Amino acid sequence: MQKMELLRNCSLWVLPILFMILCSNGVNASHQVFMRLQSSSAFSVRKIHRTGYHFQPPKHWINDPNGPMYYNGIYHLFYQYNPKGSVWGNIVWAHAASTDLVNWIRLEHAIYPSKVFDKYGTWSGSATILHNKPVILYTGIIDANNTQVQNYAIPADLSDPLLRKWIKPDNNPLVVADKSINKTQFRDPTTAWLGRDGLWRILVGSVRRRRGVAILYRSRDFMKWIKAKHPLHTSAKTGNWECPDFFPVSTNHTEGLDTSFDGENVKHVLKVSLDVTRFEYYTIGTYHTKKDRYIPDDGMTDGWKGLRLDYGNFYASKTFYDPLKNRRVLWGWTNESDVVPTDAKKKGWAGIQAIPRKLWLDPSGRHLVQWPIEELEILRKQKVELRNHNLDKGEMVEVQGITAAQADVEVTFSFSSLKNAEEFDPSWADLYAQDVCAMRGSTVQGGLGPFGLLTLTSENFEEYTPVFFRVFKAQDKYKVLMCSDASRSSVRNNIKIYKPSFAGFVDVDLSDKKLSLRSLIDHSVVESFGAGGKTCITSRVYPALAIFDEAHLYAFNNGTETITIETLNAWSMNKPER
Ligand code: DQQ
Repeated sequence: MQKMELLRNCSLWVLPILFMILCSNGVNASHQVFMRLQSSSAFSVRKIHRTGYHFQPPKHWINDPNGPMYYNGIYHLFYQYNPKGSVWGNIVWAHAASTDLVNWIRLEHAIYPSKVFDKYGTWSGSATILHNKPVILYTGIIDANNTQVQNYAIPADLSDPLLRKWIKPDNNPLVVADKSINKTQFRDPTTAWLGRDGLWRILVGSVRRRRGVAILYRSRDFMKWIKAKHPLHTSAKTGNWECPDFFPVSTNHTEGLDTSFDGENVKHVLKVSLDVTRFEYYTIGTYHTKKDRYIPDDGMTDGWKGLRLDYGNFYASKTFYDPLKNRRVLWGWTNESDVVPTDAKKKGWAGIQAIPRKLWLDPSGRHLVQWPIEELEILRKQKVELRNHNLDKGEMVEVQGITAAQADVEVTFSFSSLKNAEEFDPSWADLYAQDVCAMRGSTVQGGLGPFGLLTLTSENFEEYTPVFFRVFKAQDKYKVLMCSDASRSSVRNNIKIYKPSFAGFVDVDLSDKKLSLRSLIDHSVVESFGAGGKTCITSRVYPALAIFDEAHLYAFNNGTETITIETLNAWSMNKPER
């Protein structure tokens, strides 16, 4: 009880900052360029806030995951990397290889500017296994005006299991923008898929006026690409589409499908990263192969009212089909919320990759489901458990005995009735979940919820990042809000540090009166999976007090309805090789 009071008091100083954040949208369009800093090497790398088990190189800036693939027993991850500084710039394709997606060997840069067709930049792209050999398609920048073309690269030596060296043949570029295309917004080719007609297809992201476009190209030999008469899909007023990803999902099982799969019981997913909001959105729909058009299902929305893979810091993601485990795996860039360039310079690094996630279609067909790849569990070490622990209104329980700043927590909450759920104010109907979370956060007492985890909490509750549910009663149904609220995550008072109340609604059946939550806590990131991965939210946070052994973890309930922790399993997490 007392702790909840303390928590409420701590919230007072945060409100003015929260107000300022709500008035700005916290969004920065496209990568910001800091000329002075982009080639200014890190003096040292600060340990504070570096992650223990998320993928990040020893220093400097990273962004988009590129060309993830499995080939000959090895997983490959390439990523946009600045070898010379901790802000965006000088981008190369850095390369790492792994046998388990957890432990990584860092390799020499695979692709970097060196030829006329990529002299000014080697930007994002994808890998395709073509006749049993990998091929990378990537965007080259060919002049100082930012003109973009699509190039290919192939391994120099297929007998090298790590595929260390890559060649960019002289017949590049393969695809250049015709007159109808804005050549400075023409990038991020997808993995190719093969049609029944023997033609390979790729998408390239672009924009025409303010209409986001997934331009479709076809090729018989992978070398000569012809633009299709119609794009695969477009949507008005959504701005530039970066990093499109287009893939099939099964309607009757959770296993993955090869990108070229063409058969029964399949839906398709189109994901785009919107430069305007710096968030990404997806729709589920039907790929009409004869017309080569993709039509989102009824009720699916393109753009920022639509579904998101992750409602937090997650951008430029990309999936690949993993034939070893017959699954589709998603990688996403977890960008910093601290976008102060001098902070990046001081800490010597910026950006991490989210934990790779298995992804499949929910049986309802209404959304995707994601779950951390099972291999992550090899990092689990000491475990603590709670069973059938009741939390009455205002109560919390500390999860002790693990490293709370570097942990994996899985919890199932149950309750005996839905009758205490708060009314969902009809005037909120047009609000985003994030707005509702900002108004009805973890400290505003509710009926059924807020309940969840209080991660990265300092000794006296000056800092904490709650991940929680609130259940609302709307006209004809219940609405479950999931929040990952960074607004009180740090006592650092720099208003340029974005501390959003990230949130999404969870499409879950409450008839069993249970809600589950898993959070991967790793120093400056809290990556959470609600209701078995139906809604996912990643927050980047920068505690000043709740660091290393000073961080605490609690489960809490701030609603009138008693909540039972049916099971809570929490593990300290080991550090992998990377
Ligand atoms: N990042 C790359 C672009 C892509 C953007 C440049 C998305 O290819 O559109 O680093 O974050």
